[in-house]
Amino acid sequence: MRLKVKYLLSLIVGWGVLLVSLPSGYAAQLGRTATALQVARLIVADFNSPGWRTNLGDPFGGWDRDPNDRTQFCRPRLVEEPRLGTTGYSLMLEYDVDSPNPAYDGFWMKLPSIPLHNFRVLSLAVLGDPERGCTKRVKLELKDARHRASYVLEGIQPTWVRLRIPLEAFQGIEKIQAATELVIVFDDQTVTEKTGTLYLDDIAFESAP
Ligand SMILES: [Ca+2]
Ligand SMILES: [Ca+2]
Repeated sequence: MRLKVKYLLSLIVGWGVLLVSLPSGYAAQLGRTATALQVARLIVADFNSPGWRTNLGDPFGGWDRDPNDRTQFCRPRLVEEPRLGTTGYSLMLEYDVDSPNPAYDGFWMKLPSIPLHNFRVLSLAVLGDPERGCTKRVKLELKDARHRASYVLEGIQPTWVRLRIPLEAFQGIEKIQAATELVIVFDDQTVTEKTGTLYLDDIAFESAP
């Protein structure tokens, strides 16, 4: 029960952050759906298995703009602490876009052609490392073979928050019927800290009832 309350609180905190950072149209939409207790969820990745696969069986990993430029990188790891929940792992992303060259790197995760019309929200839990520091802002992308839709995620804090992003908030999402990849981009133009460590857990698509 305590856990449930804790989860609910983090959910409310997540909504709060999102309500602040979104245009009023989305805020109104969220206000309506936030009252619903039953939400169908497709868990894409909870990182609770040691193999580098999502819950849907697909691979994920880090990417660098230029592997020869050692001043910029994104290194993913599965870690037991800190994590969301009492078992398994979270994904730790140690990133660096502090470079004399233009810098961007990040994380990719393959998706099994998820039909986006079945869902309304991308949900994920994030935590910025309180000691190593972390950007408050990253770019998210949903892709298919030919298109890319992007969204600047705000509200990363030094405590776990669940952020729920309406799919309509992704710029260019209307061109993507079935998503085949989710990408996180740290780029030197978007981040608020050029080096840091971000933790991710519980990535899911949700369909509001
Ligand atoms: Ca986990
Ligand atoms: Ca660097």
